[in-house]
Amino acid sequence: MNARTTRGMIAAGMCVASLAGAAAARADWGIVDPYLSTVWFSTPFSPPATLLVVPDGSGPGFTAARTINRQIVDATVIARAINDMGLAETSLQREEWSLVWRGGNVVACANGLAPDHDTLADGTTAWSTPPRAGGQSQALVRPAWLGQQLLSTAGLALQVNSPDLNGDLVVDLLDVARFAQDFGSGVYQFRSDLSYDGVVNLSDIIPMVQHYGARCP
Ligand SMILES: [Ca+2]
Ligand SMILES: [Ca+2]
Repeated sequence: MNARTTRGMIAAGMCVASLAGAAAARADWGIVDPYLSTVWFSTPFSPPATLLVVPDGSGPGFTAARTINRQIVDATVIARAINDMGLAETSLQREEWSLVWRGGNVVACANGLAPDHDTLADGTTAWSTPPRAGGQSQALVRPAWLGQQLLSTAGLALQVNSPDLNGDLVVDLLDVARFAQDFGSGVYQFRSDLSYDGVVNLSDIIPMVQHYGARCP
């Protein structure tokens, strides 16, 4: 084997090692594994809870959701980002996250469903402050990172409804008309049960009046 061949073999070897290093680095760098990452409520309660969402963020936080028996419960959502090496993913920007309901017509203003902060040293982030959103859903909800839902669970039982009944991110006469229709129909409509207790009655008008005119900031 001459010197030239030896140099060629060393160069090829270095190239392979470099590629392997890049692959290992990629696996360990900023990729959230949707099956290893987890999500849970910070506090136990009897689900489902319902959160009133308003486009301008003037509604309650996740810390003040309501159960059917009129209890106020802390439904703060915690997610822990784990990469495919099984390690916590830290410092993922909050704007990269959102929440996705698996049915209904929930809509959000820009970053309106982002968590409170970037992921911490243990890979966790939390949703506790008021979202900026409209529409409604009784389906399960999952966090999503860059649009990829966390798949380690079917989702959390956190329903949402809003004085923005039609989900156009403005609370106006169109929503009042839908509310009036539900109010007079005699058939229970979750979307109009704004003061959530399983009945649509006069107390549900209060959030509609309170947030009338709300829109995205
Ligand atoms: Ca509306
Ligand atoms: Ca009600």
